[in-house]
Amino acid sequence: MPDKTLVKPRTATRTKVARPPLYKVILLNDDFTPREFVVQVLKAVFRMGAERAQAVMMTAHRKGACVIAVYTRDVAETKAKEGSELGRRNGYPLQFTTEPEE
Ligand code: TYC
Repeated sequence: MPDKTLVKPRTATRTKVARPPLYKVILLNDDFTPREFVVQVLKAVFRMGAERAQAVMMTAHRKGACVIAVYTRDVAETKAKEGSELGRRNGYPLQFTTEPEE
């Protein structure tokens, strides 16, 4: 007797969206890096205008840290490294870190 069982194909279509995980770049406060130097680094590495750079610097200064922006992992890590490196080359302990967004 032929098998009459109906097998439904399980082929649900799912659209894949290419959305890479994002990483935050965080500016950390310290007691030694001059405010103006922090502002210069924010402008140079993170392409901020003067007002935004000043506000971000002051937030880190007052609260201990400030999220600067989110990027794909590679870009976030490269920019954090560039910022910290600029500080180090000028004798300052300025630090940027990265962490995955939620
Ligand atoms: N706290 C530093 C000072 O008083 C300035 C500063 C601000 C340093 C923000 C780092 O992320 C920073 N000279």
